[in-house]
This record gives sequence, structure tokens and C-alpha cells, in this order.
Amino acid sequence: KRLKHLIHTLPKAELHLHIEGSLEPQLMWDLAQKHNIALPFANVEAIQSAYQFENLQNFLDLYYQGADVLRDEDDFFALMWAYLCKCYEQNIVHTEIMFDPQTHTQRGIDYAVFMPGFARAIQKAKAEFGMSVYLILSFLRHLSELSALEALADARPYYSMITAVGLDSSELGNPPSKFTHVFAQAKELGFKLVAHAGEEGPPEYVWEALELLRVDRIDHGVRSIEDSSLMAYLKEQQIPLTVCPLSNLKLRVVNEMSQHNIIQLLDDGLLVTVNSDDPSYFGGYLDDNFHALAHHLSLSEQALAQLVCNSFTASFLPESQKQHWL
Ligand code: ES4
Ligand code: ZN
Repeated sequence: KRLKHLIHTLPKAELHLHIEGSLEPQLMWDLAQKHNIALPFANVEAIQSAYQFENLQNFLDLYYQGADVLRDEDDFFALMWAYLCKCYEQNIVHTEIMFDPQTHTQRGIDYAVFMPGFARAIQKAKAEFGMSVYLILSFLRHLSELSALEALADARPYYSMITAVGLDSSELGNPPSKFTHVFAQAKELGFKLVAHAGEEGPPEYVWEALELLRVDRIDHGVRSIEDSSLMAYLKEQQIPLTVCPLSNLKLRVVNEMSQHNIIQLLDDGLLVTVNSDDPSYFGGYLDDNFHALAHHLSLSEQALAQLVCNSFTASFLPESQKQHWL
């Protein structure tokens, strides 16, 4: 009870959230109606019940299909605004949001459509909620590096809105080494760097993200535990891991929440944070992820406080702003 109250009231940061993964079935349904798009579902409940996955690819297929209902600037505004309202309800005071430009440009929806929609929602949340919001441009790793280079070049008019670049989508068979040039270019441009690694992929992919891409944070990284020298490095360097418990359960990275290694990683001295990843698809927002840990992993008040502090420490906020929340 007291833990649940703390989870809700503590000011928190969220660092691993795909905006396309926050598309709720109801909004998907409404946008399909608006644009006369035929969905392969009979109703909103049928969309919800389709969200049962065997692995990452299985989820991604549905996630990219779902994103197809996002067509005009208002749609992207509605998507972003809905998530920022969820943040406000959960006392998330700072969020760093990933978006997948290639998911949209590949189907003929330009940066000039989605970026102004995002910008409008972010301005409104800043004004009404006093929240800080950063954007992370994430490359789809199942596509070529050339495509990622194009995505980075096409974002040029919007660089001032973007804090970092990231790497997501199908991990196995698409190692970080495939993207060394585009990450070097992004670093040169002054962006912070993150990459999904060690979700389904092996610890070697985490090493590649660190050594070849020079990332500031690892998204997921839970498979790092299989490599003791990697664990020592992550601890010594205090490289943040943005862990997503409900995501790992839904995508069968772990079989049971009680077997999740997040508390072990924390106790080993790693800078781990809790995040929701794709809340609409994985059964819950940030609060729900903390509740799952409290319920299945005997989360102590001290561990909770550490995880929440870590969310600010691991953020890209300037040092002065971090101190304000710590
Ligand atoms: C993702 Cl959970 C996850 N892993 C990799 N790529 C993604 N894109 C959206 N969610
Ligand atoms: Zn993710």
C-alpha cells in the first residue's frame, strides 16, 4: 500500500518509450475510421486481444501495422498528447521519447507531417504541466545503414527538437556494427546516443554498441548478465540500462516476472532504470511496471528510491536540472 503510494507520488523520469508503441487500441480504431482504413479487427476489444506475442518480431509486425493509421499532423499530435497526459497522471516530470521516422517516411508520411504534430503536443505539455520532454530519433535496424543516413539527413530542419539518436527494431541479425557510420555522424552533429542491445541479442551486441557506436546508454541490456566482464564494465562506467519489465515478459525475454533480473542488476551496482517501452502493447504504463516489480520481486522502498533516482541520473538533463530532482 505504502509502496504503491510512493510509486505514484514520487516524481519520475521515463527514458525508454516508443511513441508509436503508446498508440492505444481506441485511438487506432478512431484514426482508422477517420481515414477510411480497413483494420483486420472487428472492434476495439479485438485489437486488444491480438496483443499476445511469442517474440520481438511477432510484436513488431503488429506495431508497424498499427502505426499505419497515423496519417496527418493532428494524428501525431493526438498520439503525443495522449502519452504526455499519461505522464502527468503518473507524476512523470521528465521523459525522453523515441520516434521511428522511417516507419512513417517509408509509407510517404514526411517529417513535415509528424514533427509539427509532436512539437505542438510537447509545447502544450510544457505550458500546462511544466514537464520537460526530449526526443530521440530512432533508426530501424532491419533497414540498411544508407536508409538510416537518409533519415538523419532528412531530419535536419528539426535537429533543434532532437536530443539523441537511437537504434531499435529486430535485433537478432542486425548488430550495432551495421550502423557505425551513421552513429559517428550523429555524434559529430552533437547528438547523445542510445541503442537497443541485449534484449533478444547476445552480450556481444552490448559490447558493440559501447565500443563501436559509443552510446551513452543501453536500452534493455538485460542479457548483459551473461557476461561477467561486461557487467564489471557497465558497473565501473555507470552506463545506464533502460530496463522494461512488462515488455520483457510480454516478448518472452523472461518467462515469469518473478525471474526478471532487474533487482539483481541493481544490487550488482549497475545504473538501471524502469521504463514502459510500448505501454499500449505490453499491458501498462510506467506505474504498472513498478507495480509488477513490487508484486513479483519484493521491491524494497530503498530499491524503489534508487530506481527513481537513477531515472534522473541516467537522463540527458543538464546537471543542474538533475540535481533539482535528486
Ligand atoms: C521495440 Cl521492445 C522493442 N525492441 C526493439 N525495437 C522496438 N521498437 C519498438 N519497441
Ligand atoms: Zn524499446
